[in-house]
Amino acid sequence: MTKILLPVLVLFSLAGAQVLTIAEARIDSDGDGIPDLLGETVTISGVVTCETTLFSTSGYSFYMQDTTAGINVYAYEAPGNMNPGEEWELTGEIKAYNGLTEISPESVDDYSYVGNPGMPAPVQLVRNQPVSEPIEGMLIAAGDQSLIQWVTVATAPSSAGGGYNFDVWNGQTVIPIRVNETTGIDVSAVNVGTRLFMIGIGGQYDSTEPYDSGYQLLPRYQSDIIVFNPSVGDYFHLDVSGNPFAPDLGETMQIEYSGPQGTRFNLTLYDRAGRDLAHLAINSPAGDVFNWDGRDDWNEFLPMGQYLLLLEGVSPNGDRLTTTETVVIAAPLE
Ligand SMILES: [Ca+2]
Ligand SMILES: [Ca+2]
Repeated sequence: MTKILLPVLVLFSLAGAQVLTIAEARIDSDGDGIPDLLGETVTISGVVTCETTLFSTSGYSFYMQDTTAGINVYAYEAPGNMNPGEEWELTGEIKAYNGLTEISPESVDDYSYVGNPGMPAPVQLVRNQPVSEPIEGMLIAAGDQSLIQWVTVATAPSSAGGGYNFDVWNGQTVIPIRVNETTGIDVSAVNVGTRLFMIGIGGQYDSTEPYDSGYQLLPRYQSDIIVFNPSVGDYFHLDVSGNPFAPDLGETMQIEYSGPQGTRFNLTLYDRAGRDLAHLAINSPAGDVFNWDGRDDWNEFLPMGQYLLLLEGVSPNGDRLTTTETVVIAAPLE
């Protein structure tokens, strides 16, 4: 019933516009990927989550959100004193651009300042969760610092149409990242395998109906891309250096692992057939850094080849974390 009444209320409110929630303004009840209020003029109120010109080369393109949803504001005019973290009420036409729902005020008169509640907390993606329609336009965190769950860079940044694109793995789910050149973000530290904690706005760029794909994360600032350095701190990680190495020449490989307090560790070396050959830590109560000389459980040098080092961590509540490194034992050079 609400769905039918909303446009009517908007059209007939003469004094004091009816303020819709952002979820109401961007509703797509028939699921065709097109906002049901497309072309209607509505009034919303929300917190601005970035500078008004951050995502545009001319005019204004920014995002605002309330507790229900977020939306792109796309306009040729915006007040000069509009800042991130402030709440503003604005009136504009609902539009859609390649799946992205927009509200488009006509002039500065369509905006009014409400207050300064501060930046909202980002929506935290859980592991494997993609960016999707209900959180489009909202501030989102990919990778969870409190759980030491990072996202991993899957593809190196490539230059594309006024910015850079790269992908990250959130668990088994790929999240496309769009870095707009206008943000000034430097992506030179982003390489395949780099672990990141990220903040960004949920975007969409999908040129074909039914506009149900092409969701992206749009970082705003350099500080929205935190490179996670697993060699420092009390984080669950396994690092090896000096790999490949030749034990026959007396070379060793340095192995470092640790994890949150209370974790118990198993560190096991397997061959390619899956046989466990060396148990380098068994139910160990702490992390370690040591040089491994390439010997197995029988104190024999392992033959040259490729091996898998598996670190398993068991937290006090029984959760299991695992990570692996490939180890290569090389032949001595003549
Ligand atoms: Ca629709
Ligand atoms: Ca959309």
